[in-house]
Amino acid sequence: MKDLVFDLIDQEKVRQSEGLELIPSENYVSEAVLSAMGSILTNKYSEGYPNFEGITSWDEKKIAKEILPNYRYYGGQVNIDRIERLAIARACKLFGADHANVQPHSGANANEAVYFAWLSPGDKVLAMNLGHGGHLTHGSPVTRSAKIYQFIAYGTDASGDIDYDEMEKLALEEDVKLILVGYSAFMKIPDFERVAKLRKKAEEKWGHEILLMADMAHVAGLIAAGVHPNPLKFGFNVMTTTTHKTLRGPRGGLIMTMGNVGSPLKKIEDKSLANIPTLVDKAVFPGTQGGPLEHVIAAKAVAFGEALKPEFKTYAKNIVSNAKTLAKELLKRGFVLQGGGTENHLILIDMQKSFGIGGKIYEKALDLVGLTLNANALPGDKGGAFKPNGVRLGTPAITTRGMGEAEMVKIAEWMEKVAKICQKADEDGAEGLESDEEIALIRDEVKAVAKKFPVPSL
Ligand code: DSN
Repeated sequence: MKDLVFDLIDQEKVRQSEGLELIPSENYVSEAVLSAMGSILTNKYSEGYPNFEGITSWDEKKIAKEILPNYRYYGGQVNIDRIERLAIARACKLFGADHANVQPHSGANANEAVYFAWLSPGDKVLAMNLGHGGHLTHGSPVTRSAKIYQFIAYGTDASGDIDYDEMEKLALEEDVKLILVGYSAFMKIPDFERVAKLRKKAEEKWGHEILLMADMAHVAGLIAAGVHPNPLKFGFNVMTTTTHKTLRGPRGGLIMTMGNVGSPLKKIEDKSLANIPTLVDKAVFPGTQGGPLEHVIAAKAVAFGEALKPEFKTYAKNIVSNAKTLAKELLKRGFVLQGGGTENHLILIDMQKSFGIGGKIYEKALDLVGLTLNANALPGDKGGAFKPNGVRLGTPAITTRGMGEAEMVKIAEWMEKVAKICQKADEDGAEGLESDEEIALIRDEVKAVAKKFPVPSL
């Protein structure tokens, strides 16, 4: 008998194909990525690393054939080594990095490994306030990292942009060892050059090196396609990312580093920025992880291969133009957008200012019509993380389905209608929403449009 889990997967397939995914951190993978991830590579243990020094050319056919001595703790790695080396080579090519570690199981693991590589307990890190668009792993007190290191938070200003003056002031007031740029709810393009300059000033003041780290999880696909600046080109030492957002790969993490690439067995006497690639490798394995997920690494390699193709550039451009169109259409309909619009794939709406409703009821009502986004706190949100007044949405997934301007207009129309329905509902329960006739009509319209744009691999 078929396991019940497969019935639930079938139901999820229906949900994904009949609805539209507007969560800015989600996407749909290709059939090739899906099949690498669901492959027999999951059977293999391969603690350690393939040979890095051996990656001397971009000749993929050569990499796929070569057998080199490795740094593994298990036998039987002949194919695994080649796959992981392909993933590393493609990641370096995609992002212009000196080295890449493709083993982090997630973005959180990637960030934690970088902290572990560079910091000592008690060291100070300058990172964005979670409530202003930062990420949990950038110093939220509930995380393990925040109990080990001291996070100092900078925020955004009234225009919605990073408060660079505050950032610089803090970097010169506090003896920070790491400065982190990268956000989960931010719609502007960071000024990497300005951050690199303020790092230099802080280094001069404190008399030691400061690691510049970018967590580009949300915009990695845009960077890969060249439609968003690449922090590694501005002197950043490390760039972490997840692989499943705009990059359209499997769920997982990735760390790109700049510096000397060498054996992970090399003893490092001093923690210098030049040695970051090796320090990070050691911090991923054996520092914070055990066996790598080679089926996921294979899927990452496939996704990086897809992102290297010219059509990915068009895809990334379309993500941004769709987000701009959607933002414009929402503004026309009375939505109040944080930062006044968007420069990337993401839109943050103040639902209280827009329609006098909370983020949670709106998220729930949109779920009922098949539009999925998430309630999100805004800077200074009185509702906090549990009853936020904002919602966050984005265009990576719907762009993957091939949607364009006409669909963005439709989505904005539906969103306005649903917001107006919410104005009539009770504050939290949204009791009547499930049986609301207008909601049912909108759900049918969403389904009809969704059917015209199939989910890849479904
Ligand atoms: N959970 C991700 C997001 O939705 O932005 C960040 O890791």
